[in-house]
Amino acid sequence: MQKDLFSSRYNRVKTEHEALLSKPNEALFSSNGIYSRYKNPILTRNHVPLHWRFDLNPETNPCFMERIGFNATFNSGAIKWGDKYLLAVRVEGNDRKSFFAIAESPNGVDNFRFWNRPITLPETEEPDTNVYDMRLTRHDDGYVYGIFCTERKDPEAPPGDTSSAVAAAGIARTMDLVKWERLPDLISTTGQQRNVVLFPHFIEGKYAFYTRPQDGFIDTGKGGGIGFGFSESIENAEIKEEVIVDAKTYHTIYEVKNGLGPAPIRTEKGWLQMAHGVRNTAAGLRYTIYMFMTDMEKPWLVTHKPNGHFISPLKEERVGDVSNVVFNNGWIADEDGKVYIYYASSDTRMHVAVSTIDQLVDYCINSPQDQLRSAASVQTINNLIDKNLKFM
Ligand code: M1P
Repeated sequence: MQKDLFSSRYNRVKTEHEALLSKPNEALFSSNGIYSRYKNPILTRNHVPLHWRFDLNPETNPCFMERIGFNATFNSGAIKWGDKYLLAVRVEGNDRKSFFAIAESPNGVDNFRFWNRPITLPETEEPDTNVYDMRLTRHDDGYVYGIFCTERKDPEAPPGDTSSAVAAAGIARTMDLVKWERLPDLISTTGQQRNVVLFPHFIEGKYAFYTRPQDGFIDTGKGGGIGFGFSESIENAEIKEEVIVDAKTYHTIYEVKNGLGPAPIRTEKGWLQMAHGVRNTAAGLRYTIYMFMTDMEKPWLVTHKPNGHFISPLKEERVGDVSNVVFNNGWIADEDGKVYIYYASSDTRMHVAVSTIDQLVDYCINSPQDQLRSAASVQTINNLIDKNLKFM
């Protein structure tokens, strides 16, 4: 009887799991013409392998019950690996601990499957409580780097405060995405760090990082926005001076804070950059994704910046563990000029939208900038209407 229960449940769960993993995805028509969203999320907690969740021995798990639960699959780094599209996924267990796991797809839009085991990430002498949001960078020095947030309890939290934490940029590197070497965390002069991204090239012989200085764990306080700084070494990375690349600004979509997404994409016109911007609302923080371009030689100087968001949470994307959030820390520029933009919705699941380098450059260069006042926005619309009159 119990043996039947094990096999009937196992077979059903296995069949449903396989159907989900092999479900084809489909591009949706995009009226904006800049990128196309895909219909189905590409990774959800239901994609997590069954052998991470269930004890597969009928003797010790006669009712085929789940032993380890998973809550979410989100904020993923991305890299093309041979002819495969890989994501370094932030997987969060029901225990609220995040870790990284590689999921692989043959085409970048569906059939994502996790590798057999999650990444075993070595720790520093100061163990991480939680690690998340890895940005992957293929660097000139031959390594692939994963820069991520490492979070630890604030040692200065007053007694009874079980929430205060300290965020820093953890650094790990690999040649094969299986074995990882952990390096000391980034040292910077500006308190805490999150959303740190390694630039792919040496600049004047130095490693370069995009940063996000912050005074507190959630609150960026005096941290002025997305920053940039150099480090002589990666083995003991230290940024002694940060300049602000893109400042948080009153009454914009990045009024409260912002943070770079993935490592930038090189184009003939400069570096394509993707970031998230955060504003406050009566319903809590709202996270959207925006774009800008930086100078080829001085990638800390913004050359073009369209107004407003590029992707905002829509329909079911709006609801999840942290609702009204889209977040991006991975994209892949393919040889044919296509760009796969991987974004998470509401700290819960992963999606893909597809564009091209040409479209993204056109978007950045030819979309109007934010003039920071309603009257100026109306003027911008009127300018377009005036130009359009002879075509109507
Ligand atoms: O919950 C939304 C996001 O909040 C943080 O981003 P930021 O540091 O910009 O506020 C991160 O914890 C991120 O993982 C999360 O998706």
